[in-house]
Parts: sequence; structure tokens; C-alpha cells
Amino acid sequence: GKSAIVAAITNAKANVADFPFATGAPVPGMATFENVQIQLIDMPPITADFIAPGQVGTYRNCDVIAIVIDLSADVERQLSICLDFLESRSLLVDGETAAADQQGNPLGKRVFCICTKSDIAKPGALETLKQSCRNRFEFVEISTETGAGLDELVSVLFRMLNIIRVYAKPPGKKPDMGDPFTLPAGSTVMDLTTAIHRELAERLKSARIWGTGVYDGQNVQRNHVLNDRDIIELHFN
Ligand SMILES: Nc1nc2c(ncn2[C@@H]2O[C@H](COP(=O)(O)OP(=O)(O)O)[C@@H](O)[C@H]2O)c(=O)[nH]1
Ligand SMILES: [Mg+2]
Repeated sequence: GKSAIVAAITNAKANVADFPFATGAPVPGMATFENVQIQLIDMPPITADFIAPGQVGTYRNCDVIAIVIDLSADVERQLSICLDFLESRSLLVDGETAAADQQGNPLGKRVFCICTKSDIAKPGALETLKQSCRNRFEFVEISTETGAGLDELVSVLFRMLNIIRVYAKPPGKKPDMGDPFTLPAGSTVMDLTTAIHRELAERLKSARIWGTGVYDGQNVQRNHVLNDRDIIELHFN
């Protein structure tokens, strides 16, 4: 049900077919959560004995991996094939043993489970799945046939990305609420300024914020940590 998911929540024409390997190469599409665009990439299947060219590289370069499990088939077998694959390539985040590349960037990805075909699920399939991995992941139950769970899926995708939206505004003007900057959670005023333009960062004089944990228009330091939906007024020298 992977291609059906990409077809249901993005603008891409993913190839949905009733035989495996219909998706031979990665196919990207854009999903929209509120005012944020999220790229979703439809992938060939992970099987015990065949991996398509370019498949591992695509997993390496992404931010989040969604394991798609068909609730109408053998859920434990599907999950174990996927986990074996991800573990063998150090793509799974696992506490302190997390592997890193030569630059020290962690190889492990955030992972969650999309449990699809809820409309024709085997009785108890989701519970079996959760137990078999002791709730190690977040699970989202959906059906592309009925549309159940699709809105929740898009909001889980946004949450899994661990990004914040912030709105920059010039002094005395209103912010453009349709066009946020997206930054990794934990980013500061300085990170935002650098994201707008590297040279601006050196000229930053002060910043005021409307949003979470501050009073309206509060002056903040350049190391102030931003929150999702904050509005920031930047003053430059
Ligand atoms: N009943 C039902 N069938 C589905 C659902 N999602 C996909 N399918 C069917 O399952 C088959 C495989 O779907 P596809 O998305 O191509 O699977 P992929 O190989 O993982 O990309 C197709 O015949 C789809 O119509 C679903 O939520 N419910
Ligand atoms: Mg497919």
C-alpha cells in the first residue's frame, strides 16, 4: 500500500498496482500540512532478497523513514524484514549504540509505522504488530480506500520531522503568515537570521518575539530558542 499512500496525500502520480515491484524506483511527491510542504518519496519494496539500485541512498538522505505494514497480510513477517534491513544498514536509531558516518553525523533515522488497509485488516493485526515490537515505534492506522487516518498521518509526518515554523517580519509591518521559515526544533534567533541570509546575522542588533513563552513583543537575545509559530521582528544595524 505504499504507492497508494503517496497517491492519496501528495500531488504525485504514484503507480498503484495489484502486484509487487510495480514501483521500481523512488518517486517523490509533495504533501501539505497547514502551510508546510513535506516531500514524501514512494519507494520500491524492501524484501528479504532484493534491494533496488539507489534504494539505500534514498533512505540515507531522508529525514524520516515510514515503515508501511499491510494489516491484511502477515504483519510480523513484514516488520521483521524491514527491521532486519534497517538494522543491517545502521538506519535505525537505537539509543547509545547509534552509528555515525565519518563526519560524526548519526546514520540512524527517525522511524515510525504506517499500518494500512485498515478496511480489510485481519482481526487483531495492529495489536499483534504493537506487541511484536513492544511499542518501539509510533503507529498510525490508515486506509487509502476509505480515507481513514489520512489527516492524522500528515500531522504525524510533520511532528516526526521535528521542525518549527517561524514568521519573520520587518519592524512595523505584518508577517506573511502563509510563508513560514522552517527550521530544526531547537533553533535560535541567530539560526533564523543565518537562514534568511548569512551576512544578515552579523548585522543583527535586536529581536522581538510574539509567540510561546514570551510576552507580546518581548525583546530576546540572539541565543533565544524559538518555538513553532513564533513571529519575530528583526532589527539590524
Ligand atoms: N482495501 C485496500 N486496498 C488497498 C489499500 N491501499 C492499497 N490497496 C491495494 O493494494 C494493492 C497494492 O497497493 P500499492 O499502493 O501499489 O502497494 P505498494 O506495492 O506497496 O506500492 C493495490 O491493488 C491497491 O489498490 C487500502 O488502504 N485498502
Ligand atoms: Mg509501489
